[in-house]
Formats: sequence, C-alpha cells, structure tokens
Amino acid sequence: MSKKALDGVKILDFTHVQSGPTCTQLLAWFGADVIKVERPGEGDATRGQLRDIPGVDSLYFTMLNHNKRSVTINTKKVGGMAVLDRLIQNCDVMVENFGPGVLERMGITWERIQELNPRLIVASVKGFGAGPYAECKVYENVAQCAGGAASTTGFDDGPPLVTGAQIGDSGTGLHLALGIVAALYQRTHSGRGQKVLAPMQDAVLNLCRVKLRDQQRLERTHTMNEYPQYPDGKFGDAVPRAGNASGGGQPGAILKCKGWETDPNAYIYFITQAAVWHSVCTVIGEPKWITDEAYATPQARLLHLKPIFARIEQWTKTKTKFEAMDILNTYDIPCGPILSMKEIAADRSLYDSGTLVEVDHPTRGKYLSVGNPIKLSDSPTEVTRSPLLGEHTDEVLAQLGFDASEIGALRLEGAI
Ligand code: CAO
Repeated sequence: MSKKALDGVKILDFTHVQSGPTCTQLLAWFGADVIKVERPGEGDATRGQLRDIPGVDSLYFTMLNHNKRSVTINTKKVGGMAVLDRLIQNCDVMVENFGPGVLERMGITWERIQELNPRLIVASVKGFGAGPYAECKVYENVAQCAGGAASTTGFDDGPPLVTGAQIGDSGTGLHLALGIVAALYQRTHSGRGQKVLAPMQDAVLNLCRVKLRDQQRLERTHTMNEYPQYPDGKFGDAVPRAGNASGGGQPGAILKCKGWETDPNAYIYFITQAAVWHSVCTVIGEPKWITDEAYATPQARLLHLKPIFARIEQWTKTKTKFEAMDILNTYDIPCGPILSMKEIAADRSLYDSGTLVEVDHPTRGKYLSVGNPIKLSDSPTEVTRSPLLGEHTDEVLAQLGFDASEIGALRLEGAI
C-alpha cells in the first residue's frame, strides 16, 4: 500500500454522533490510525439509531466511521482509565465532542494531559464557544439556528428553515480537521501539543459569512437589490430570507422543467450571468432583450428579475432538466439540475472519482456511502468498512503493552 499523508499519526477518537466522527473519518482517509473509544455494550449511540436492519449497525454509524478501529473502554472503571491514560501517552491527537464538562468529570483535564503527554493535540467540538451558552448541549439544527443559517434560509413569507446539508455537524467536523492538521504542523517545530476548538455556532457562522456581509450592506443602504424583496417588497432591519436568489452578484433562480407537475425534482438552477446575457436572450427566443434598455444592463435587469425568470421558465418548462443543461452548457450559461438522492446514487462519474463508494460490511452486506470528497494526488483514499463494536480491543491493548492476563483482568472488571 502506498504511503498516506497522515501515515504514522495516531488518533484517540473519543467522538460520537456526527460532528466528531466526520472529522476523524477524514483523518483516517488521509492515513491516520484512528482508534475509536466506545462504551462497552452500547458504543456510539448512532450504532442503534435509525436502524434499517434489526441488530445491525445503522447506516448512520457505518457511513461516519469508515477506516477506524474500535476499542471498548469503560471510563467509569479504574482499569478503563488506566487504558485511556496509556492511549493518551501513545497518541498524537485526541478528538472529542462530549457535552461541556464531560472530559473534566472523567479527570482528563489539560493539566493531566500535560503530565501524560505534552505533545498531545486535544481537539474538541462544542456547541458554543466561551460565552453565555458555553455549557449547552447542541445538535445539528440548534447550530444552524444559532449560527445564522436558519434565519436567512427559506422564503420571505414563511418560517426560518434548516437545510439538509449538515453544516452544523459535518461542517464543524471539517473545520476541526483543518485545525488538527494545522496543530500537527505547528508541533513539528514547537514540539508541543495544543488545544483546538471548533464551536458549532462559529462554524455555521463562518459558512454564513455572506449573510453577515449583507447585514452590513442593509444597515448602510437599507436595500439589497439582488434579493427577491427588491423592488416591490419591504426590507426590515435584519437580513431577510432570500428564497432561491443566488446570494452573489449574478441573479439566479430555480425554474420548473418539463415534468414538474409530477416530478418534485424536475427543476433547474439558472444563473443569468452578465457575461452570457446575449446567449440567454438567444436561447429563450428574446433577441430584442439584448438591446432593449430595460434589459440590456445588469443594473436595469435587477428591476425586472421576476418577469425575466418567468420568461426563462417558459423555455425551461419545454425541456427536461438534463436537456436544458445540455443546451445551456453549449452557450456557457451557468446552470445546474436539481438532483434527487436517487439520481445522485446512480451517477457513475461519482463512483469513478471515489466520491461514491460501495462498501461491504460483515453483518449488513453491501451499502452505498460517500467517500472522501477531498482528493490528494499522492495520498489516495481506500474506503474500508466501519468497525464492529470493540472489534479491535484486544489488538490495540496488546499494542499498548497490556499482556493477555492484564486484558483478562480488565475484562473481568468490566473496564473494556
Ligand atoms: N465509558 C463510560 N462513560 C462514558 C464513555 C465511556 N467510554 N463515553 C462517554 N461516557 C459518559 C460521559 O462520561 C458522560 O457521563 P457524565 O455526564 O456522567 O459525565 C456521558 O457519557 C454523557 O456524555 P455526553 O454529555 O457527551 O452525551 P449526551 O448523549 O448526553 O449528549 C451531545 C450528546 C451530542 C448533545 C453532547 O455530547 C454535546 O453537546 N456534544 C458537543 C456538541 C456536539 O458535538 N454536538 C453534535 C453531535 S452530532 O449531532
């Protein structure tokens, strides 16, 4: 097997549910040895959540824990804490996303870590950073709401909406992974570990950066002419929900395509990029709009976006989303079909690139997963199945120097 980017890096993976596991899965895909620590008998709660096959690890778990080893340790037992100490001494990074205060209640304080292994990088996901909510437990949608995503998602006349993309969990996991590799790099010259914190609210806010941009624009100019509220509706004093408007300088909309009456995903995203306005007019059969003063410039068009997109939709409704895509691409008009998960799962090009992978599992059989979306030319990813609960306990303990009789005693104590 070829060498990987993070070959030789050992991760004590104390994560559960989604945010932390997505981070350590990425590190595993880059070649780190990820040792997932789970509670004996139960393991990560997601093993049993949303099960589609009785008694078998759920897809929720298997799709977030590839390429890891699983060790069971009961940290409420003296022997369990002894194993954990040994892991801390032997690993480069500890990643955790427990509720606030849990690690300290286990006795794993920063001071204790300094005694055991001052080179250890301790990486944490928490719901909030320092501040009034620092002690709160947080799940995905709470982070989407507190990070500004929900108030800016949806339509003007509807309630705030959460999005299907797991920006709170998987988005924070990505942020944390970057913090970890940066800390590993700094350690190569400082020789020291450090704490890495990625609060979920902060990660979501980072992904909502353009909305904070818009808040300041709104306060200065009291209007935003690329928003659907312009020119007829009213703006308040906070960034409103923008429907499907593009969010950038090029107006865009989701438009119906042939079959929309029965297919909920027969839609296309259409961007009227200024550079190809001429082509847009040609394709939809409105050549006079190329020179008509009301439509000729981007500024003028902002006053007429609704009728413009209504006219473009008359055209898209005569084509399937794929036909429209093919035609528009020949003119370099930016657009994208609304793809269902069913359509994505059938897209062979995503398998060819390794972004979709079929994985074999001993109790579940074959299942489909998302592979590593980040491609390193010199560190290819081979996705391997998630571990069964405690599958590697004996193997890892032996590597940590515990002999067979010590392992037996730990098992008797209920520590592993
Ligand atoms: N052996 C023994 N006990 C263990 C253990 C082990 N291997 N692993 C964990 N535990 C114990 C902890 O010691 C803790 O016990 P105490 O409360 O007595 O100290 C207990 O499990 C609960 O830990 P928790 O608070 O992390 O778990 P929870 O299910 O109550 O809360 C969550 C889950 C996600 C809300 C919380 O962990 C959290 O807020 N995490 C930070 C934010 C985050 O990552 N959220 C995203 C999760 S993905 O949607």
